[in-house]
Amino acid sequence: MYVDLKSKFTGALIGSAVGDAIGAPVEGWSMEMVSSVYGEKTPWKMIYGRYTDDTEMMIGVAESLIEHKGFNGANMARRFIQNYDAKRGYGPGSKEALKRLREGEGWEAASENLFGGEGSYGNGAAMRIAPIGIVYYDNADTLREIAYKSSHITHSHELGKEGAALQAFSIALAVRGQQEGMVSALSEFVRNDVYKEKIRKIAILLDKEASKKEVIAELGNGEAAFNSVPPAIYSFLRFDKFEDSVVYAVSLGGDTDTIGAMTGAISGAYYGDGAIPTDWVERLEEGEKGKSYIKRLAEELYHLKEL
Ligand code: R7I
Ligand code: MG
Ligand code: MG
Repeated sequence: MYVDLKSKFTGALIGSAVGDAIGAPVEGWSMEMVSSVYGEKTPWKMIYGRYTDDTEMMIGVAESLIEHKGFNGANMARRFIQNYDAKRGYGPGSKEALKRLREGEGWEAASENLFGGEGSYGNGAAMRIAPIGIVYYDNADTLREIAYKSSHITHSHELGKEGAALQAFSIALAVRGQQEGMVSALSEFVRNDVYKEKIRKIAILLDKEASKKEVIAELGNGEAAFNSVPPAIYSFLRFDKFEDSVVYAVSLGGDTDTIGAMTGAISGAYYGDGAIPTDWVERLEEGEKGKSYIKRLAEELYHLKEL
């Protein structure tokens, strides 16, 4: 299957935004409650098309990479603050880090005292990472470095950063067209034992017809990075269609907007934007920083690559 690079870049960002928007109305719900809203079968209809903090922060990451032609922590932090809209539903740790940044704390320090000095291992750094996954898709070392640094702005816990790097690298492999072989590439990439164990479980679950209950029990479906990046990777790998992977991810319940966004980013990077259901994209919000703007960001990131 050949998909051109530009369409993969757009697919990653728009895929992330539609995954967020389709999961948003049911965030925090159980698997059973989700199916009572969306039904058991596909196609699913996008209900509101409004995105949440996941996409708002992803936009900030993209804007900053474009403006600086690479990573700049102070600039990225400023973008997060400028774009911040409390109604998009931010996690408490991110909210606190952004408040500290607004009050003048440096980007390397603002997140470090959260959660009793451990820093956050929430999925807030992984959920926004798509622009880094695509821009650095051909260099795993730089990808890791920038994923860690960009995470540190709000998430300084090792597991928060590693989750973001793992999600970024999954997107990078998807850009490269590596679906088969993804699991082994990821297990070589990842450093932390918590994630190594989750990747081992992904392989086991893919080898059998695992039930949703098993998937949730083994991989998780919650707000911690290590309970949401793994089910997103699994959702991508289990199917051969954008729509099926995102529907499955959201149907697990729990942190649905975020697991939907992360699955959408990987699947979009693999299949390209042409594979995203058109009625989902049509329903996705427009406005100052809506879908047209997100598409433009993807194109500018693509041109950054050509420099
Ligand atoms: O990671 P974060 O930005 O939250 C993102 C989530 C996504 O679902 C978004 O869609 C939005 O709804 O919020 O926010 P954090 O507060 O940093 O992390 C999320 C949660 O993970 C926290 O509220 C805690 O419950 C948990 N958590 C921790 N718990 C104990 N110790 C994160 N880090 C820790 C920790 O170190
Ligand atoms: Mg959200
Ligand atoms: Mg969420």
